Amino acid sequence: MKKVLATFVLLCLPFISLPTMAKKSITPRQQLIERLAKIQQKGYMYGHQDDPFYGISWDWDADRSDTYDLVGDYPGVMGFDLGGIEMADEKNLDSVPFTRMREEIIRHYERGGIITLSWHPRNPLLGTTAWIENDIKAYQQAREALGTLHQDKLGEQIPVPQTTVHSVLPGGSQAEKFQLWLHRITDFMLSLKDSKGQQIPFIFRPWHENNGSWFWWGQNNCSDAEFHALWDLTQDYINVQLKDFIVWSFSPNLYGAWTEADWLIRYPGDDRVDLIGEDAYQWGTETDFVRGLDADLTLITKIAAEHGKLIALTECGYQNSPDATWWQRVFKPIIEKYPIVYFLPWRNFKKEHFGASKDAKTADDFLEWSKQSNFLFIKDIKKIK
Ligand code: BMA
Repeated sequence: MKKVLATFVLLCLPFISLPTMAKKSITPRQQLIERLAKIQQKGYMYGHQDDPFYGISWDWDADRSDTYDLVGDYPGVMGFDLGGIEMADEKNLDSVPFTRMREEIIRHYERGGIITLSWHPRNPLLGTTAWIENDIKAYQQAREALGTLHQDKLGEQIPVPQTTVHSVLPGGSQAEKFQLWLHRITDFMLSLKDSKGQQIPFIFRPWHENNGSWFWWGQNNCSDAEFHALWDLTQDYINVQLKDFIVWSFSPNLYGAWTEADWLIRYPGDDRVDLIGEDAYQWGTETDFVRGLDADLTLITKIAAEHGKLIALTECGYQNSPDATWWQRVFKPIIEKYPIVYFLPWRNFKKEHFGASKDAKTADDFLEWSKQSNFLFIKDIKKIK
């Protein structure tokens, strides 16, 4: 009898253990992708950049959040920027100490939240910021000074002045420095461990807004081939150690006039992207914003369905919320037409704020919207694993 039982158990073993094994073998990255898909079935999450560091009327208080102060809950998604980590700086480009950032990432993860990281690295060739337009004089001067130098050094096949992106690719004048930058950003990412010592999975959104030309990796500042090489170099380097923990987001900027073929030119590929994002601010008129965002989200929704990807508004907002009714009157009707999993207004920094806050003109409007059952904050997503 014992033998029969043993044989029976042995025969059943594959059936008993398979589901458990399958569950165990899923990586934290896949788990996060699946979690996002489940959340999307319930609605869309609120995200906010730099939420626990400062708000419209305060900065650096412990345990404070403009979102929490207004709606009584934290955003589902918190965004943090790693600009400065490449230089081994102690603080990021917006004066956030990296040690504090790490602490808040862990806290948010442990309260059931989702983390997204962006990176505005300095210009590795010219030593200026990530933004060409903000720094145009310094940029031009550095460019002129370097143009001839690189022609001498690298020969006539290299376009002069050489693009910054070209300079970081293998064989380029800044290739070695860029390896160090990748090493430093990877190191910081590797240091994101929860209190049990487990690596924290996150969404990473490098080389964003690439269809504009304000960043050194932007449309007119590198060729399509250079852009792809930059993406691949970055992803392949970081993925050596973190491929099971990163959900990769490709996020061009609001444009409003793409064809599918054009949009796909700089798309890194289905094997390289998990989430299709878009950064979309209302900088101009309401009509242009609504028309553009509607067109882009129609296209992105179609591409995402064809390629099996998630979609999100990875940065958004109307700076300083001049219109008290903007969230529900302008923004909500567009985003509710599409299967976005979250939208993330940029930081609330005194004179430059985008997110919800008691101190914003839009407070009542946002508070009312936040009570809608498909608008998700931490309490709504905590149990969705
Ligand atoms: C921009 C502005 C800047 C900031 C940068 C990185 O949109 O908010 O002030 O330094 O993002 O967060």
